[in-house]
Amino acid sequence: MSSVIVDSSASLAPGEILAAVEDELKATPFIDVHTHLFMPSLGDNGLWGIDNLITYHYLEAELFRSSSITVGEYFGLTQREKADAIWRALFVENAPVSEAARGVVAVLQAFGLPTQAPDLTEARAFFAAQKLDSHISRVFELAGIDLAVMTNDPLDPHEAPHWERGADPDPRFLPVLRLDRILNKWADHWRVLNALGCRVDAEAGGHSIDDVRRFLAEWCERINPVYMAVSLPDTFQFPESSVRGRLLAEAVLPACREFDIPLSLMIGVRYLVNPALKLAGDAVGKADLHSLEYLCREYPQNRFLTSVLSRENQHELCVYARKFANLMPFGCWWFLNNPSIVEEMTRERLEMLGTSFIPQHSDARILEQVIYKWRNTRRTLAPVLANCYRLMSEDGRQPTRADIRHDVRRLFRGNFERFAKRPRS
Ligand code: HDL
Ligand code: ZN
Repeated sequence: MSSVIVDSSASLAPGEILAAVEDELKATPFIDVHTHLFMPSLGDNGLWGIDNLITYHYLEAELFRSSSITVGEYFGLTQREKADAIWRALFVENAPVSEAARGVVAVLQAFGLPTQAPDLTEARAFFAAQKLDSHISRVFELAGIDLAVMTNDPLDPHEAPHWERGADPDPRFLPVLRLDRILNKWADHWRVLNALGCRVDAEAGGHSIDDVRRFLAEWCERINPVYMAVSLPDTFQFPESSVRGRLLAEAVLPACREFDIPLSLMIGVRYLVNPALKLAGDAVGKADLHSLEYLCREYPQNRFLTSVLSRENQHELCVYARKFANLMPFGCWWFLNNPSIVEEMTRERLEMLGTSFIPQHSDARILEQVIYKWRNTRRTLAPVLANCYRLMSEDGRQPTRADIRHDVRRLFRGNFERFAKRPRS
C-alpha cells in the first residue's frame, strides 16, 4: 500500500485542517494523567471486564432513575445480578444514550461483541477468556494511550500490603501518592498512622507533623510517585488552622518540594449527599478558589496540578492559570466529562491559555473505560482544536501539520512530562 508522504511544514488549506487534527490526535499516544486503574502487581485492586464495567457507579446512579428496584434491594444482589439489572434497565428497556451507558456500548463494539444482546452471556465469556497482561496492552492500544497514572493510597488496607511486599513496577503505569485519608479523614486514620509507628495524635500535635512528613517521604521512596494528590470538598479553605491546613502547609507541601513533584488538588466535591448510593452518592459544589490563589502565590516553589468539579469554577481557574505558571489546569473531571461541557471548557482554556494546559484525563475505574473515554475526547476535541487553527488561519497565520503535531503532543504529553518533571518518554 503506498504510504502518503505528508510534508508537515506545508501550510494547510482551511479544508485540510480538521482531517490533519484528527490524524494527529489518532497518531499520538496520550498520557492519562489521572485514573483509578492499577498495575497487575497490585492484585485484585485492578478492575476490568463486563460486570465491573456495567456496575460502574455512574451507571448505578442512573439505574435508580430507570428501574423500580430499591437501593437496598440492589446492594443486596451479587455483582452479576447487579450487572444484569443495569443491563436490563439501561441497555434493553431503554436506549443507552447517556455518556456512561454509550461508553459500555463503545467497549463492546471495540471487541466485536454484540451491543444489543438481551443478556451478558457472550460478553462474559469473552472477558473470561482474556489474560490480564496482554488484555491491558490491547486496551491501551485501542484507547490510544501508553501511560496511565494510578491513584495509590498508602492507608488502603487492600493496597498498601502489595507495595510493602514490593509490587513489581509496570512501564504502562505511573504511581501517585493519594492523601485523602490523611488530609480529609484524620480523625479516622491517625490511629492507623500511630500503629505504623508515627507519633501522631487526634489534634495532629506534638511530633505529628514531623512524623507525617517522614511517612510521606518513606512512601515517596517506596513508590516513586509522579505527584501527590487529594480530593477536596467545595468548602475547602486555605490557609486554615485546621488539622488539614497544618498538615498541608507543614508536611505535604514541603514533601512535594523535597521530592520535586506537584500536588494535585481536585476541588469541589460534596461527599455523600446521598449516602445510600455509596460511591455514587457524591455531588458537586462551587468552591472558593481564593484558597487556590493563596497556595499558588504563597508557595511559588510548589506546583499545583488542579481540577475543579464545578462548571461555575472553570473560567476563574483559567484566569488563575494565567496569573500563576505553577498552576496546571487538567481534565474535565467527573460530572464535567460530557461532550457538551468538555467542548465549552476546552474552548475557553485554548482561548485563554493557548496549549499550556492538560485537556483531559479519563478517571477510569475499570480498565476498558479508557477505550471510550479517550475515543470521546478525540471525537469532541478534534473540531474544537481545528476551529482554533481555522481562526488562526483567517487571522493571517497558516497552520502546518508540524504545528498541529507539536501542539497535540504538548497538550496530551509534554505539559504533564514537564510539570511532573518525568524523564521524557
Ligand atoms: O476523587 C476522585 O479521584 C474522583 O475521581 C472519584 O474517584 C469519583 O468517584 C470518580 O470516580 N469520578 O470519576
Ligand atoms: Zn478520580
